[in-house]
Amino acid sequence: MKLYYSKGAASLIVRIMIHEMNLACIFESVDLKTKITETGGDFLNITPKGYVPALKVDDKTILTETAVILQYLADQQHATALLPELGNINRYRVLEWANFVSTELHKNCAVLLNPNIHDATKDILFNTGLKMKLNMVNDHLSKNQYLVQDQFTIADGYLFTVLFWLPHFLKIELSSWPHLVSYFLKLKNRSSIQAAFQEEIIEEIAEAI
Ligand SMILES: N[C@@H](CCC(=O)N[C@@H](CS)C(=O)NCC(=O)O)C(=O)O
Repeated sequence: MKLYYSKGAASLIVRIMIHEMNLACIFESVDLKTKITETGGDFLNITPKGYVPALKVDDKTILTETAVILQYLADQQHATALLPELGNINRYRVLEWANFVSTELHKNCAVLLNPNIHDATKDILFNTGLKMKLNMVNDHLSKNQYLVQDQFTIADGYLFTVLFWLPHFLKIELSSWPHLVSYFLKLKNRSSIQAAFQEEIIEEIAEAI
């Protein structure tokens, strides 16, 4: 198995879960601007989407889309603590959160990072979009230890990484959301998260987590 990644990007979520499940994996970095991989390969030949994460699961199969890769890995490993089994309602709760983090948080962060969008527009987009969603997640975490049923799941690995991006890449401090802060501080000590951060972003780790 090989994970195509870029330092600190969405591929970090997959790396966390690879550590969480103790899986063997090769990691190859991608220059997202030139679309050239660490070994000189054309990333667009690997996936025409041109974005990470992309997981090569065998010689013929490349999987993309963070939420789906996480689901695939958990299912392959029968890691039912990270993603409950088919038919269990909590499976759909975990997938509901993973899809929420993907489409409502992750993608809204990408908009705020777009250098072609003016700051004033970004402020409006933040105040009417991402901020409301973070308020809602903060409220949920005021009553729950994790996103689903007091159990760390694939959705928590995803949310943790998005929360890391907010101050680190978007200059949005978490202090307005005290329950997001305590959740972040609790999760940062997980060995899978520590290992993934140490591998990818060694120099920023002290500041970040
Ligand atoms: N829909 C994809 C989006 C992944 C994504 O946005 N990846 C970013 C890094 S966080 C990327 O590779 N961007 C480069 C590009 O789109 O050219 C997913 O959920 O995995």
